[in-house]
Amino acid sequence: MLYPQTNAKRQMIDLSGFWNIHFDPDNSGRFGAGFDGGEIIAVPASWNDQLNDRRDYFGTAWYQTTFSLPWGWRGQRIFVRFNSVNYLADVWLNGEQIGSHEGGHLPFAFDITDRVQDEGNLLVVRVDSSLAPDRVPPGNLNAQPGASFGLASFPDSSFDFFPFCGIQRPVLLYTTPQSAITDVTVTTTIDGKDGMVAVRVVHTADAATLRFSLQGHGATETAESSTNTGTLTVKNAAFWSPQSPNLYTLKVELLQSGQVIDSYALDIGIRTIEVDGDRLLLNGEPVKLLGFGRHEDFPVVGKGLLPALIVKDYELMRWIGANSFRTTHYPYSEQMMQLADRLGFMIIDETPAVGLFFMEPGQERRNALCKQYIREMIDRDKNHPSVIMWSIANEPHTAKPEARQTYYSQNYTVVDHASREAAVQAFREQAELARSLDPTRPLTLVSHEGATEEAWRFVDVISLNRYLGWYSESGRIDAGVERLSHEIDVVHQHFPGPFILTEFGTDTIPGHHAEPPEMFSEEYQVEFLTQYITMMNTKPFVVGQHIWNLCDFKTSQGVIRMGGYNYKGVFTRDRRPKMAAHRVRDIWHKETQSEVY
Ligand code: GCB
Repeated sequence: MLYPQTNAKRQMIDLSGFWNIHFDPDNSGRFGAGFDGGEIIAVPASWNDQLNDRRDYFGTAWYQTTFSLPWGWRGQRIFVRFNSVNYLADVWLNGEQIGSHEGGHLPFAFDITDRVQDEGNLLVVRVDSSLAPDRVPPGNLNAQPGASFGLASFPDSSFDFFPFCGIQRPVLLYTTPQSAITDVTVTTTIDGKDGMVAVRVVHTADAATLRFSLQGHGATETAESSTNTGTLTVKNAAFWSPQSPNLYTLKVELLQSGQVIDSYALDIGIRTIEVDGDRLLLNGEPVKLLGFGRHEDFPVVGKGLLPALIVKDYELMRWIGANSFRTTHYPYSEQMMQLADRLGFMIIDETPAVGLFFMEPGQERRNALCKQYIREMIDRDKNHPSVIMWSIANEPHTAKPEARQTYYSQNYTVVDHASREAAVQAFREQAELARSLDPTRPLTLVSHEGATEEAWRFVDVISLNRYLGWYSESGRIDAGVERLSHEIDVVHQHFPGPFILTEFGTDTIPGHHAEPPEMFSEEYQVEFLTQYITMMNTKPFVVGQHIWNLCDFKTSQGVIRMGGYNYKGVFTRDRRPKMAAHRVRDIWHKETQSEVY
């Protein structure tokens, strides 16, 4: 899905600003034709922290705004695009329903050419944010009074971050020509010093030809094609890598009778990524991922797009010596991905499939949603050189049903012994789907099951989350690290190939100190991260270490989440370093011999 742009053939405006919101707790309203009054709400931003009494509101809310069509747009095709609405959106324009979309964190657009007026357009969005077992990610699993499991918490989600909701990324209005380029797929290969850029285009024009041109680093390659594909060869190409995030601008033009009728430009990077035995190779050279899991999370805006925060987080990651992150636990904003291309970060791009379980109710729905998210994520992010891997799930509960039955309350009937088989079947299909959509990037699945994780059979890179010395071996870092070191070797024997420890960390209250180190103190985090990293560095097949988390973040309230926060950040929620940030900075900069930034 192409990001809208303004050029000689296309235009875009942003409908961000102050909209109106009307909460509908009984879910009984019919406000597609609009409502009177309501409260003022900023778009994009979650509603939870904007309005005093709506932090814990997880129901239906209606948004509305008005707009006029910009001068000169008539005659073009006109679309409205939502970059992310969490969770379920139904959209009306001038009283008519124009479509709906399930799932936060991924964009969707509707063609409104035949419905949009020159003036006084009323755009209404119904957002249903309720948490339910048959949604992805799931929620309300412990709904039965008294039921509880580890993270049993309020609000009741199957994941450990606050389920912020609303219109969280920009809403855009844009045009394309009547006959237009609708998709571009770029794949790059390397031959010695040269780069090959293969482009595949989807368009809606009859009898059209395509012109491709590539600019940057001295290159001015062009190619014409009467089919939907083309290849450009760049002699002595400047390849993309974290050290040198070289980008070229690819321009695709659609021509009819010699006239350019549409054009679309995108920044691309020439690079390859592959798994070779136990190694992960970028441009044929082994790479090691140093970085974090993170969250889109900040006071007041919740999960709302905040460009300054994106810049700040990249500053922090560069300062500390990171070269990588995982989009835990949902695809991040398109702006975050665009900057990663420019700044040279290697991203594991993850779908919103966090905390999945494989029992009734809702198994079939969740499966279908997971596939939808894989399609939408790959469609959105396939052209980013920074995206080097797809993650199809985080910590699915793939263990035997007996073991998990108690976790999910007595509310739901467990499908007889179907859980593990259902999980295996689901991930077999999802991995096949991801590979068919993008054969060029390795796949991973992030598990907490360890060597019993059967779904790892379907992926190329083994990703494990572990907190030994924290949730178990509490207070005993040495014991935790020793056990983990052994476990990693066992996992590697069962599942050879590159291994990433995708999460490890400790909750750390800034300013809390203890010598000798004690849980929750800054010293404990320093010691824990140091020992983990030292241990991993002895194992050549460990190609990645992602600390949990870059920053402290908001989550549901529960006994293990003081004040409703997860304190595993090496930076605080307002982006100040804890002691561990300085230690990790020393280790990582030494390791990469990079200049201290
Ligand atoms: C995990 C989850 C992550 C949690 C983390 C924790 O394994 O993947 O979402 O926040 O543990 O802090 O417990």
